[in-house]
Amino acid sequence: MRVDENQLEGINKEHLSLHDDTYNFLGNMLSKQGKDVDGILKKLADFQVAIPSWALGAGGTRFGRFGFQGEPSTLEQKIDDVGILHKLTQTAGAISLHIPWDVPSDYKAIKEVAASHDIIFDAVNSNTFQDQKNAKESYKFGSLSNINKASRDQAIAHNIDVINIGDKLGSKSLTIWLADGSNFPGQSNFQHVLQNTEDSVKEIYKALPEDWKMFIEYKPYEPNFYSTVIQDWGTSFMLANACGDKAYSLVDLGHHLPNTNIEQIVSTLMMKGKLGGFHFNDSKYGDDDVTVGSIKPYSLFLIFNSLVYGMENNPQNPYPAWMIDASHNIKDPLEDLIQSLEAIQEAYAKALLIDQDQLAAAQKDNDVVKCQEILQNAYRTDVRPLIEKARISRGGAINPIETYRALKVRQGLIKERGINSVASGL
Ligand code: LRH
Ligand code: MN
Ligand code: MN
Repeated sequence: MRVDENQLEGINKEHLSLHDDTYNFLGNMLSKQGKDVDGILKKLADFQVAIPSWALGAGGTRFGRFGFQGEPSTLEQKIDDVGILHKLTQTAGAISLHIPWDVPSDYKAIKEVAASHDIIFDAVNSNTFQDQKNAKESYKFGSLSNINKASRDQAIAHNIDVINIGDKLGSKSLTIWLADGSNFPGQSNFQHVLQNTEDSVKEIYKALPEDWKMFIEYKPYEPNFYSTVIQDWGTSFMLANACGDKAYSLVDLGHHLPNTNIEQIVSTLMMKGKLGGFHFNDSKYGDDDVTVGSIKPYSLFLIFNSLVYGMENNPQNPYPAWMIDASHNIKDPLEDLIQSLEAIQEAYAKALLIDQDQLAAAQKDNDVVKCQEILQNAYRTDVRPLIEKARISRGGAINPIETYRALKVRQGLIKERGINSVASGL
């Protein structure tokens, strides 16, 4: 199933007149306010977010999983699904693989499928939070932090395998997320498990190719409920520093305790040149992995304000690797991802509207009211026509969800794959 370009153009034509009216109104208004509208459009059009291979099927909870018809069951089909998303939104030009859920069998073929959709392979993710079939050692009591050296060595070897797999695909970064921790006080010695983890990540770092980066993800709890070895940005930052210049922290929006000031964490990491990767999702309670922007869109905007500031003022920080890390329990995963991509673009566009010079001047005057006005003026602007314009400038759909439905994409996928296909992964 591929999106038919002629049909897409036909649907765009139906929406064009309304788009032109709303865009002209917004473009005029922003130009009168002195904004560089073309510059903003270019930034929006260039912004690409990786889709993780595990997000294309229906997710689930520990209480069950409700499948979705026409789910992709092979890696090729998952890449095809990202191709559909990219064709419609023009913002999903990369895929991020989880190993061993999605190990390619035929590398040449996989690379050809991706190239045919104009998709690149972004960070590869290792998995030492599950015991794999026939594995000699268990991760029940930890992987890179395990008290038992054989388990640690197995987890180190797995991460090196993942680097080698990614290398064959053209990936340039490895993401490590550790589930390691403890469930009960006294179960483990905090210092010993942290030292083991530091020694292990340093071993993996040694195997990193010269032009690669290593991202260390943190999370306060789950699946362990008393302590987690890499629980916060400070621990991740410390480990990245212990490894070296190619190691960075990775911020996942769902990996913070309620009300944590994530925008401040982002600023601190970027100032220190250590924000390497970013996972988008939204949450109300914990690591809920719900649609980006569906619960706290203002927070997302404030986080983007820090990101935009960092991208413009911190040459010491590399351009971050963006990825959506969400799970789709009841929605069509492709529709859910389109909604997430849209929310990301919206927050980014609004943050680009913030007048940084005016804000700096208001901060200098300690004009707190003005500072808030500047942020809220940007936030209250309906930027959707800008996003539409950026999308159609690259050949995407004016309205991706409506187009997806009008083209009956899901029905086409069900016809091809059947109603009982099952995606691998979470
Ligand atoms: C852990 C996490 C991490 C994993 C993914 C499946 O909660 O965010 O990034 O790789 O979920
Ligand atoms: Mn994540
Ligand atoms: Mn998570």
